[in-house]
Amino acid sequence: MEEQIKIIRQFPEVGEVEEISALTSGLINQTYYVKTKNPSEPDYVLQRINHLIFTDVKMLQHNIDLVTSHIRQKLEDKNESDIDRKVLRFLPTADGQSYYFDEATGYWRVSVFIKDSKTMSEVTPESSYLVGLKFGEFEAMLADIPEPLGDTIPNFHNMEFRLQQLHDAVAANAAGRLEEVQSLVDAIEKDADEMCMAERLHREGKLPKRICHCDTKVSNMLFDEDGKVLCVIDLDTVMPNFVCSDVGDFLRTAANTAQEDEADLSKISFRMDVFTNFIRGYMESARCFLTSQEIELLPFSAMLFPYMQAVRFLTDYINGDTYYQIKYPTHNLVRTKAQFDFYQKVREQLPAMKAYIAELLK
Ligand code: GN1
Ligand code: MG
Repeated sequence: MEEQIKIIRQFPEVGEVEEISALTSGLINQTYYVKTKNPSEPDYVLQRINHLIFTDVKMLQHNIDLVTSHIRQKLEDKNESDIDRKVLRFLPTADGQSYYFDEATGYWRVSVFIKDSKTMSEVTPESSYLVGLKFGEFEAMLADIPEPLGDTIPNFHNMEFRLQQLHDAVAANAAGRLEEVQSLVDAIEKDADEMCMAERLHREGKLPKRICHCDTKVSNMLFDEDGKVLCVIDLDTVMPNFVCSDVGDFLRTAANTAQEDEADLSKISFRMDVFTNFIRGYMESARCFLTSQEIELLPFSAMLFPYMQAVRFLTDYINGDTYYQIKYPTHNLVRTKAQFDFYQKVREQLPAMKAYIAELLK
């Protein structure tokens, strides 16, 4: 970790380092845990930003600064305790920048490691309720951010755009894998029109964009010992989007009984109890600003995100694995099948999800 030690020295607030080790399972950035020697000093998270994907790092860090300072201010106004565990804090470099650029290795940033926190890959119905409540609050807190945020990845959750990327990949067939996946491509195409509903509604002026997190998978949340969400991490994709994004991506991971890359499809099922509890919490804190159109789209969001993720994984597989980090050669194909299977299982529950929401609105 010599390289990382060299980088961490660019952030003067960091004291003597005991050890740097690899952290997290993210598919995009590289993340390290920096353990410090002095017990009264916090530990840190060092991250190398993937600037092939996030091409405008300056805009990205500016978004993050806006979001974290806005949330911090709100928490202070509410006289919350323990604020440093509820919102991320990034350290400045010697010349006051929020990231460090190194000629050879690119862009790096450092944040304080939130102590006594854990990530979970599974949630309970109780914690889903609390997460829902928290997300509604998160969106409500960001509703009055004073400056517009930039799109850190343009068209990030735009379903029409993701399908276009799939079409381009199919046309190019760069890795010669098309034949192997043709039946999956056909199955995806069959539902394509319906899955682009949100973009159509937006064009018709019926669906607003709000500031969303856009990567609300469970592993991007820190929990305390009681299963309460302390803090949402991984803020690179915070940008204007439909609320579908946050609801959908959370349920994609939390309401699945298996991991997103499960090879044994029989292990995959949709947890209605996670859906209902999450929605109950979310509606409690978000109902004050949600339009009836947004509420109506909640069940759709639950199926949109596994579908979109299947499209993205399949596109990457066809392209020859140029985007997501993979652990074995067919990893993106296995991920695609798992997400598409999950999507179909969520779809079966559409009537039940709609009925639950109708009941809640009474
Ligand atoms: C990526 O960075 P990470 O691993 O949290 C991806 C998300 C996907 C997710 C699938 C910038 O998130 O959109 O949903 O993988 N992030 C980016 O696990 O593409
Ligand atoms: Mg992540």
